[in-house]
Amino acid sequence: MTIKTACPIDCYDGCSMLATVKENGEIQLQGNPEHPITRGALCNRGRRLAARRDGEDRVVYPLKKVGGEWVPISWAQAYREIGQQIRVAIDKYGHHSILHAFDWGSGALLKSLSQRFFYQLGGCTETVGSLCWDAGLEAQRYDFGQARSHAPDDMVRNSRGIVVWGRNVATTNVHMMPFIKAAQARGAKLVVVNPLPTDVARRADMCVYPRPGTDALLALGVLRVCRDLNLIDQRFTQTCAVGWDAFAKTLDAYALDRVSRETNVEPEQIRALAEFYGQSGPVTTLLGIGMQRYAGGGNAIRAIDALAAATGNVGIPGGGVNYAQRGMAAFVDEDALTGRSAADVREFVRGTQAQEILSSNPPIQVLFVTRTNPLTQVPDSATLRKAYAGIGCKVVIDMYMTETAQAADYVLPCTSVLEEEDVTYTTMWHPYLSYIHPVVPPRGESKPEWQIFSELADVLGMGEKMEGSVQSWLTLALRPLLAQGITLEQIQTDGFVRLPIEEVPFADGRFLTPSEKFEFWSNAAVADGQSAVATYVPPRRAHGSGHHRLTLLTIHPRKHENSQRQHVVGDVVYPVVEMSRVVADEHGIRSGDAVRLYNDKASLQGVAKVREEGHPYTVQVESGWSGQGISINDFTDADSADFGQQTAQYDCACSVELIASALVIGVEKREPVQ
Ligand SMILES: Nc1nc2c(c(=O)[nH]1)N[C@H]1C(S)=C(S)[C@@H](COP(=O)(O)OP(=O)(O)OC[C@H]3O[C@@H](n4cnc5c(=O)[nH]c(N)nc54)[C@H](O)[C@@H]3O)O[C@H]1N2
Ligand SMILES: Nc1nc2c(c(=O)[nH]1)N[C@H]1C(S)=C(S)[C@@H](COP(=O)(O)OP(=O)(O)OC[C@H]3O[C@@H](n4cnc5c(=O)[nH]c(N)nc54)[C@H](O)[C@@H]3O)O[C@H]1N2
Ligand code: SF4
Ligand SMILES: [Mo]
Repeated sequence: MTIKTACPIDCYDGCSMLATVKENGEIQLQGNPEHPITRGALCNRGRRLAARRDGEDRVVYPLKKVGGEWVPISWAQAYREIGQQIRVAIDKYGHHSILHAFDWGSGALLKSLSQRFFYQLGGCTETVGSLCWDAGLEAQRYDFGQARSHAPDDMVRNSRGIVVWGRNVATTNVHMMPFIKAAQARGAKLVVVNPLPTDVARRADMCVYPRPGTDALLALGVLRVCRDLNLIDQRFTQTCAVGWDAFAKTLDAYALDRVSRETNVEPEQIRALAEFYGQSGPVTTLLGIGMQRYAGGGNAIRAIDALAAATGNVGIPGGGVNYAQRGMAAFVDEDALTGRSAADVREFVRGTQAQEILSSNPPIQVLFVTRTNPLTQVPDSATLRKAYAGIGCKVVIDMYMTETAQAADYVLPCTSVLEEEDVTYTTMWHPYLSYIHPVVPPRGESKPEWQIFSELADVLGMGEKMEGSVQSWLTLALRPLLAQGITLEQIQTDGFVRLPIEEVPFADGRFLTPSEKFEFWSNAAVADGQSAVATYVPPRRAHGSGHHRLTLLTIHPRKHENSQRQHVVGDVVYPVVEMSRVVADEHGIRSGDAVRLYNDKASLQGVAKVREEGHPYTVQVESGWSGQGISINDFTDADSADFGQQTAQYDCACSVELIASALVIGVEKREPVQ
């Protein structure tokens, strides 16, 4: 029998999956051919959900650390002891002494019931802000009122130009590739802007390799050329926008020679980009998340928005600055599910939680970690390790012994998506929502997260507040969607549903901003203490500043999702350190050599890989890695980007040196790691 279900991984693509269980119990997953985005194909991350479900080292019993060793315990004991710790903490220090650190390790809707549990305690301390994409979301809130993406088919039908700006589409957004190819087959031209060479670059008509963290300067420089060459859409800037005239004057600061010098992009390419936006016909921009993880990341997104808007590429078929799909939020009543508005919540920012824990009053007594692995993923791992180590009772809910789980006192096993019933959707791209049907029973004693919290609530005598069935919770949370005449049964049977979101956002010229226009000038930004118009904030640490000359880009891994690397790559002791030919030659390094990557905070040994293309002074190591007693985020700082409590972990400097040539690895004794 084939079961329609869905992939809940934090990803652009939001795939619908078909699952079959063979007689020997093996689960086979494939993409649903009927789903307009999935079109029968899953990426490796989705296919390997089966291996993750069946992994030998999966945690399937509650575990307690006793004398440094993990001991299996019963659920009853786990609830009793953790419940007791919660009671004592609240009695002594109040509910703010409980910290709930969570993120989007699963995008299934009912995962939010974990928040409901803590709110029913009266409140808690919880993590807010983003390691991921908030600076860009805030930027688009200032400009458009809300981040909205065009329907995928619109680009194919109507775009004459596509700019993939800071998005690693062929790796992180694989289902976009067929749409790009189809648009190219109809004559659309493709430009890629990224300091690193990416797979999509092979298909590009032009590749721009800017210095990391300088995208705002590049976009503003391009826009100045557009202004000076009269490539501005006067109708749009005068009738659909506010603040163009004042903003246009500020472009004087971005003269071609300065922009070229500081971004390391040749003047011809800057002019070519201006002509591309100003003269190609509708241009769609696919924005990634990479360039907003810098000191000026939010302004970079605003600058690109402004470039697209001023050249008339917003609100038209084939245009758009596609960063996210926030229109989905209107169909889900999160507050009904969580009850947050009634709770007394203290907020710690995800990126700076370590400092906040260390100085917190009341102090954190109990930590719950759900759907995240902070000890590898949060910048400045060393400080976070220290902060977590000082907390008396640490509970991690996960399927695997992540670095964070290893540092905990209790690990509670949650189910895999293949053992759950729920609903999921992506807020990063397309407007389809999918149903998650259970494919196999839970392994061992693992339980869905909502059930864990419901049973813990029972022990704390507040069981009725968490009582409900999957159906009743889904009906409650999806009320706005069901009010549109779509039924839960329909989604269950069809496997997915398209939400009624417009194909071309802002086509009527009305934006979701206070002025209902596109805001080159944003009073909302001013109220937040920001510049009224897009401006250039230089990177703090990336290349060129301090004594480490290279920028370290710890981008998303090709083969797995963030730190979820069990069953995919195993324990990689020596990560690949990818660098340009220029840097390699300066240090006498060749591909395969043992190298040291270091900065003022950390040092690792890796294997060199030399590349020919890209910005020369940029080094790449995949994020999600840990080993040699550290994680990749031991190199990064807990700095913030300009908007939205966003981390700036790509704004990171490093150096490399040769340890041993590939020829002598094996006989060379590696120096001890720090
Ligand atoms: N295979 C795989 N897919 C994933 C994920 C994964 O871990 N693995 N993670 C998912 C998640 S959580 C997210 S948020 C998305 C992220 O999706 P993406 O935005 O595609 O990926 P990132 O690694 O965040 O960075 C994207 C690109 O930004 C570039 N970049 C870095 N600095 C700059 C800069 O200063 N300017 C410009 N123009 N470009 C820059 C990097 O070289 C990289 O190619 O992917 C999702 N999909
Ligand atoms: N240096 C650097 N750091 C980064 C990034 C980067 O590019 N470079 N990217 C950032 C980005 S964009 C993101 S989104 C974050 C991601 O960082 P995290 O949110 O920590 O994501 P993952 O590493 O995927 O870890 C998610 C964990 O949730 C678990 N999980 C899955 N389903 C469930 C469930 O139902 N319940 C529970 N309780 N657990 C579950 C998984 O097994 C996994 O261990 O990392 C950020 N950190
Ligand atoms: S990880 Fe993304 S691309 Fe891969 S199967 Fe899941 S939703 Fe699709
Ligand atoms: Mo992310």
